[in-house]
Amino acid sequence: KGRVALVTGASVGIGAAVARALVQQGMRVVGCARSVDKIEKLAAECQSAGYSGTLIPYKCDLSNEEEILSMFSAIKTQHKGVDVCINNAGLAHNEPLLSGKTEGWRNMIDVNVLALSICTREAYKSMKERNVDDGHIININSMSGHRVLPSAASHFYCATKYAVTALTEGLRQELREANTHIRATCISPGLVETEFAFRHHNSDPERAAAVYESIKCLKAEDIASAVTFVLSAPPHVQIGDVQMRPVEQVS
Ligand code: NJP
Repeated sequence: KGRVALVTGASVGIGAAVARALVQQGMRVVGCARSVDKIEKLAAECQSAGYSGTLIPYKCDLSNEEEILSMFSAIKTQHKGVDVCINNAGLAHNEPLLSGKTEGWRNMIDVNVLALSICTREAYKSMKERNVDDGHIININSMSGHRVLPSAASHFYCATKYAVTALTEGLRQELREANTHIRATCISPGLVETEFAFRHHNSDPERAAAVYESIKCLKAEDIASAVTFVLSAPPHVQIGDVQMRPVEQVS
């Protein structure tokens, strides 16, 4: 309650559900994405629902480091800094290794890996300079960060999520070496019903819809519940990874 959280990719899907849940719990949440109008709408909804926290919309293209750094400096000026950082923004393009376009690969690396790393570094800096010892950095990873699916469309995406697995564990070790109690966690969902599969380069909307209809998927709110659970763990408890799949998902 009263803490400042940054949620990246808060315009739709999992990020919007996480932002809403944290505002409901009384946090001051800076929600960023490119479609800031959607976050403004969500902020108005949270306000009319009478939630005790606030959602502050911030327009940021996370594939641009300058924009990320300006966002952190605005957060410092307006809200003193970040206590909780939820690295949620991410995307997958259908760009197989044998035929994909470099541009699509680069976009996945920029958002899924580099933006997450830059936000992590800047959030840590913000916590350290204010002696925040109970901060938390949560990465929204994927089951794709734990096993490679036999689908050419997802191999590069899997590679970026394997990077998230490595970065979260590496972060945990660096935080320990820095002698802080700031915690690092990743949450690794299976299929979640959002707009995600419709936003791929070369996405086939019928195929995407069929995937979501094939089983009873997780909801964005299920992931938001995992985030609030992780944040509510006692200070001595370090949750490394929460893997969650729909009951009906096989792989
Ligand atoms: O995705 P979607 P989800 N700069 O497409 C933002 C992981 N995951 O909520 O800029 C700034 O509905 C985009 O904002 P906008 C997945 O890998 C998902 O399902 O306005 N923001 C939007 O808010 C990802 O890490 C599933 O377009 C940028 C958000 O990212 C996380 O869950 C399964 C941006 C994407 O919303 C959220 O995914 C799984 C940029 N350059 C893991 N580019 C699943 N849905 O099945 C994108 O295992 N965003």
